[in-house]
Amino acid sequence: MDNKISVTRSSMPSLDEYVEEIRTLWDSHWLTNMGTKHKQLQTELEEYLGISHVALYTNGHLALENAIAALNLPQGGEVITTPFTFASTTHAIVRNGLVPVFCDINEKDYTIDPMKIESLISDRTVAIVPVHVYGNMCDVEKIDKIAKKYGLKVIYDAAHAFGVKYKGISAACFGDASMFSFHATKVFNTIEGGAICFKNDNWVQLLDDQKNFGIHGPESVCYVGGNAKMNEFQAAMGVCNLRHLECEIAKRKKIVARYRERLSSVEGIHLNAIQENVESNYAYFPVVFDGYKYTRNEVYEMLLEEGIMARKYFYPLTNSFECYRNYPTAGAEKTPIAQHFALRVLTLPLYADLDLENVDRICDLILGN
Ligand code: T4K
Repeated sequence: MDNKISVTRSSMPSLDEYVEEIRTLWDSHWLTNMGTKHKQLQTELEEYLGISHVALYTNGHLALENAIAALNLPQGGEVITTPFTFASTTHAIVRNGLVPVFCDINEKDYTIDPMKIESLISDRTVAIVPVHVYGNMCDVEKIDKIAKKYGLKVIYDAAHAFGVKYKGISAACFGDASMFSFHATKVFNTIEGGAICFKNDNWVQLLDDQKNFGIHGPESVCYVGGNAKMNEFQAAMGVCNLRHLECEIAKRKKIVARYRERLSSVEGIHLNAIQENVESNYAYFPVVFDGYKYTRNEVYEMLLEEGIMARKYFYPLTNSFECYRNYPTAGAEKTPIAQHFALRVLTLPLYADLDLENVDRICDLILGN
């Protein structure tokens, strides 16, 4: 048995399958700039996700930055968001010249609490950027109602939610747009990569301009864009991994079932609530230690001593990052529920090929057996 276990491990096709997929790239010498693999993956994803438009990016963060930029919001506008997330979410807002206003999360699934959004809306509020954290769906219906009532834009950070469905509809389909991350650590990866999913036909040209220098032809540049294109090797990895996605999710489901079986009725150990009407992708397995015989940090250290690297996703909260210290909206004390969970949550190792013996070993260590 392999003794070292990380929080996750990239899903990969066989080497032969990938080599076969990239053979045409070798032959053609066409490596990037929206070639055939890029087009193929885009079409396959539009079909799989049931959305009219998918734009592919070099990574999820640039996808999110570009999605927010596409809204063309007034500089200094306020964006209501969650601090219980990866650095990328808050950075994407700030790097667009906007001000993050941190809203607390709910206790059930750690997503933004829609009941608290309205009290944060001011005449400077321009958008909401919620996060389907761990692949848990936000309350998309309530968020939609609030957005419509106040005329706000909504971009979902769906970095964790590829393969998740709410009432049979893909996480790609909510808000003005949704962003997926296809990073190596995700349920579906393109090595690095990301996507914006959207319905607005006018965005097709705009997003293209943003991610390819605004170039319309060899002698025509119409927009001050940057470069955020997914390359052909990333896209080829995506084409391969998409073939195995269902099987990967099914394997993860079994691992999660075993974790739940072992940890669910233990006093002081709290598991992520199972969401109604949601088909999960089993992206992460967060466990909250509250009133347990060991603290979160003790469990973390105990596992580490045995070569098991669980992670404290998402501690610290982004509203307590050093780089936001001088922001008027910063401060973990302003989002006490998020802070409560950030101090107590540990995401346990979870990936398709994690064997059940190792899941049992991890549970035995946590339970002190
Ligand atoms: N929004 C949210 C809510 C996000 O969580 C993220 C990214 C984004 C936006 C931005 O999307 P991207 O621009 O990243 O596409 C990792 C990932 O780098 C990051 O994608 C992810 N969220 C975040 C939650 O986790 P680290 O710093 O924890 O990763 P790292 O390098 O420590 O890797 C964790 C484990 O994964 C390793 O111990 C082993 C395994 N691993 C890692 C790599 C790099 C592999 O098996 N293969 C690999 O290639 O950030």
